[in-house]
Amino acid sequence: MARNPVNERDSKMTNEADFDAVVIGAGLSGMYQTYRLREMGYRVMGVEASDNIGGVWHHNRYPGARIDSESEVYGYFWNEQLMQEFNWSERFAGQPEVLRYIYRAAEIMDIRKDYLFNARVQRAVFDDATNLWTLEFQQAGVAPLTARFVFSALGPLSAPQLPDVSGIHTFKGETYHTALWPRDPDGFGPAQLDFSNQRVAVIGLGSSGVQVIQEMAKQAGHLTVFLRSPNWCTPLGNGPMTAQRMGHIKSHYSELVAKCDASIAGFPHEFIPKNLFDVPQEERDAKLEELYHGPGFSLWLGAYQDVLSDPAANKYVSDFVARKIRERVKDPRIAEMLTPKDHGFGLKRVPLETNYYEVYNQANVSVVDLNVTPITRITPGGIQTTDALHEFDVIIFATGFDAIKGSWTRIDIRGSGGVALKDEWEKGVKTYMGLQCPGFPNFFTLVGPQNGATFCNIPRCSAVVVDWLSEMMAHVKTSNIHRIEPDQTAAEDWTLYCAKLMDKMLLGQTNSWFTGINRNIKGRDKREVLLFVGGNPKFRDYCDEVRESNYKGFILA
Ligand code: N01
Repeated sequence: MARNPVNERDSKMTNEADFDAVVIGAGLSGMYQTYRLREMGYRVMGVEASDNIGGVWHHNRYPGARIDSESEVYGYFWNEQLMQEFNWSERFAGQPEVLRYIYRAAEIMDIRKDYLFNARVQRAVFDDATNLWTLEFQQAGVAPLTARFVFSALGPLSAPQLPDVSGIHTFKGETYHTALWPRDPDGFGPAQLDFSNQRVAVIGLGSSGVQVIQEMAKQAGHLTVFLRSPNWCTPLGNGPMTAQRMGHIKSHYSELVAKCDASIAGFPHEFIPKNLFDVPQEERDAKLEELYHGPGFSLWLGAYQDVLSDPAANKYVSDFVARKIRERVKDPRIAEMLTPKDHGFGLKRVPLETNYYEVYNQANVSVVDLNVTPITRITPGGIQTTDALHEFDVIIFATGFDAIKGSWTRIDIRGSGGVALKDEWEKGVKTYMGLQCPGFPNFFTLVGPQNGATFCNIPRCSAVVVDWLSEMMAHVKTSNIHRIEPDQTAAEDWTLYCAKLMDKMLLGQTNSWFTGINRNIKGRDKREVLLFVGGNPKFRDYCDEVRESNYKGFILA
């Protein structure tokens, strides 16, 4: 039974908050944060824009959507019951199964009752006199509410972005964005749509594009891929999860947790502690071959330690993957189109694939190179490029998100003195530990810019953040604290630290959502420091140190 804030606003006429805390978002991190606060005795309410739980897994239901993390390392490691009871059916689970897992987790936490659904936060305003936040909602029927603390678990990839192309609404066929896919009313996955006799276009070649292309090539009458910036993709290595394997995983969860905890990004892969050119050529080539065919991010996060920082080592691996593309795509012209020229291997998020490159050998698949013939507009009949009108029944936009910042800047967030977060971030994102921004007291960002969980296996690493914040909230309770904000200098130092770490990595010098670039959004053409790339262990150590030094860098009052 969903909550109704109207009935709970009995203290509105006083300076007391309706709730001690409000958590925005019912994805994996939001639900866990709500659960932790509730279990600590806080009066907490979760609010969710959508009509149900699941966050990205609720929205990204496009055909072919699945996790790129090994199923067993994606989820709530803190919940022993769930880990022991849930049986994954594939080594890399599909979206419907991930959502089923999330539903079961919600049941175990009994969390739905703590949420108000269909409540999209439109405005959040801090009052310096009372140290309270007021949240207003987009839906006219949802009354505002007040809370002392706000935990924004918005998700860094939750603000879908359409291409900056005119005429989208004039198209007479069907259009879909991968992150806003229609749902199956009776199940966990996508709506049952029939593409069999349809001419389908896909725009976008990121992780979503690659997955939806693989599936559409099987389903569509004809598929046309509109290619602007190809990515370096490597095999996923999926397969059924046998009962024996699942049993083994369950009896070895503690080792698996330790392995993931020790790794940079929370996955069961770790860089080889050797530089690529220090290894004899035959040996390193054999290793790259093995990693290429290994599961998940084996090649991205499990190769030699200097591949993402040394240009020559990076080129060596890029050339290796380029050869693979040429081997797998029969038409050399298309293979060339699919080989990235603007970045080296692993410097943008690596999409994982299953027979993706072979799709381009199919007779029902063609490619339009937008670097040669850019889109000029979308028309009622299809997609107009500089040389032709390509006619379609369906256009799929796999054009990604207003990543990291957009989830927050799409809300009018006003901190101390009415300062807008969006205006502050236009001057440059500045956070302390990616958890708070100066001038925005009592407002926490989970998996936000510069946070340790954002460049990480999110469910695993966000749990680190939730646990840490929950400990801080225990301290808040015992010490009767009303206001928490970061010290300006601490935030400047943290941001500088993130920038320095980013500078050491070639991905910091590459245009992508990692560095805040989005060609569809005005003003998003300069690289920004949005990630903490120091890795999960370093972030955890920093968190521990801050807690042990009585929350240094935070002003607690
Ligand atoms: O989005 P993206 P995504 N004309 O931004 C193209 C996570 N994820 O939804 O680079 C033509 O990566 C754009 O081209 P360009 C994962 O972290 C995880 O695919 O701007 N093309 C690019 O090719 C991932 O990194 C999973 O030139 C246009 C694409 O659209 C993140 O989500 C699955 C265009 C956007 O790619 C985002 O992935 C899916 C235009 N006007 C996603 N505008 C799993 O774990 C944009 N593009 C499995």
